[in-house]
Order: sequence, then structure tokens, then C-alpha cells
Amino acid sequence: MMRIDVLTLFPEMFESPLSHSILKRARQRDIVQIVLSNIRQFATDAYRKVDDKPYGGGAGMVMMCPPVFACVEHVRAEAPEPGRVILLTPQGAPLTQAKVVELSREPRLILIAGRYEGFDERIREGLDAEEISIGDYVLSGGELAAMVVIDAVVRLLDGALGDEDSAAQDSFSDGLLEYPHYTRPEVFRGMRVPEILLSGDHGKIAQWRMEQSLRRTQQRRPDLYAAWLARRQAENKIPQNDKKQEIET
Ligand code: 9D3
Repeated sequence: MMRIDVLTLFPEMFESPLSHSILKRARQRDIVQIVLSNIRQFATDAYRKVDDKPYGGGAGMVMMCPPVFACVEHVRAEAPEPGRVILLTPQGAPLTQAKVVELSREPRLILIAGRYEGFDERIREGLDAEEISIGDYVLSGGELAAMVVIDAVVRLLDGALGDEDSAAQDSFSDGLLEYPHYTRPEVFRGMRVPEILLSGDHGKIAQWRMEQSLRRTQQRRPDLYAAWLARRQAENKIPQNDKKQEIET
């Protein structure tokens, strides 16, 4: 079972996301153990202080070392694996599915969500932590980012997904966006389901879906499209893979 420790000033923020759907089921099935710790409980002074003014001056407050180190040391004593320490920060490396896959292979993660302007740099240095960002936009703290990491990682763990879901079938597994989906009714407010999907011709349907995936990826994510093209070209240089399928877009 994987263990994920979450160190935060707002453990209550995690309760609802961890109590629904895939995360709920994964915890019930002992696929993952998620332990929330409140950094404030490890404050070393009488006022429960966890932040202080930056040396050198400037706006905002900085998360202090002593409570964070004490909290990490406390959770580390609860299980034998030291755990890989991850700070959620806007300066971190952007989260990708490749990073998620890598994290899903660890026995233990220690995620630290910050508030205020950021962490004292000695937290990263002293805990040999890596920093992860979930994208180029401004959040109010690291909690939602930690939840994104947890959700993306846990659904990859063995047994976390139901039968109908499959991690292998996901968008990003082949580097293209998904084709459009439809379900009943056949006509809704004058909008028809594409005729081909009603034809029963599975070959034609597969071809249509591939074309739609390619078109959408080209239009919405030129970065992914370029990477897909480059990968396909590289693969086509291998003789065994020579039977190339031409797809018109
Ligand atoms: C003066 C600049 N600061 C405020 C605009 C910088 C700043 C500090 C702390 C901006 C955001 C935050 C809180 N964000 C996170 O802790 C965070 C985050 C994010 O904001 N975006 C994407 N990923 C992440 S991971 C953690």
C-alpha cells in the first residue's frame, strides 16, 4: 500500500475530495493510506507561529523551518520508508503525466502545501525536497495543488479504477486529445449525433474518431500535435513499423 502524508495548515480542505469517488474507494480498499497533518500543531512557540517576516525585507510572510521539520520528523517516525518530499510551489517543475507515473511507483510521498509568500529555502534544501507546480496561474496556497497530485497519482495505483475505467485508455496515453463523445438521445434540441456513430461500421467509426482526435489536437494543442507527429515519424523509421497508416486531417 502506498502512503501519502500531507502536511498543511488546512487539513479540513482535504476531507471532501478524499471522501468521494476513486479516492474514497482506493482508501477503503487499502490501496493508499492518506495521512493529514496540521503543521500548526508542530509550532515550537507559545503563539503557534508558523510564519515570519522575510530576511532582507519585502512583502508577505515566509513559512518557518522549525514547524515543518518537526512535522516531517513526526510522520517519518510512523513508517519505515523515508518518503519522497514534495513541496507544492509556483516555482516548481510543472506537473506532467510522466511525473505522475513516476510518483505512482513510490512507496511513500510526503506532500507539503504552503501558504503565505513561500517556504524558507532551507526547507527544500534540508529535506532534499523537489518542488512541483500544477500550472501557470496563481492559487491561494498549495492545498489544491496537493489534491491534484493525489488524485492523479492514486488513480494509477493497481485496483484504484473500476472495470469500466482504464488508465491505459486515457487521453495523454497516446499523446492526443480524445474524440467527441455522444449518448442518447439521438437528437437533442435539433442537434444530431454524427450519422457514422449510428452506422454500426466499427472500422469507419474508429477511423472517424482518430481523425477527430487529430483535428482537435492540432487546433487546441499544437504543442501535443507536434510531439505526436515527431514521435510517429521516429517510429516509422523502424522497418517493422513500416506499414504506415495515413491519416488525413
Ligand atoms: C508576489 C507573488 N506572490 C503572490 C502573487 C507569489 C505567490 C505565492 C504563493 C503566488 C501563489 C502562491 C500560492 N500558490 C501555491 O502555493 C502553489 C501554486 C500556484 O499558485 N500555482 C500553480 N501551482 C502551485 S503549487 C503551489
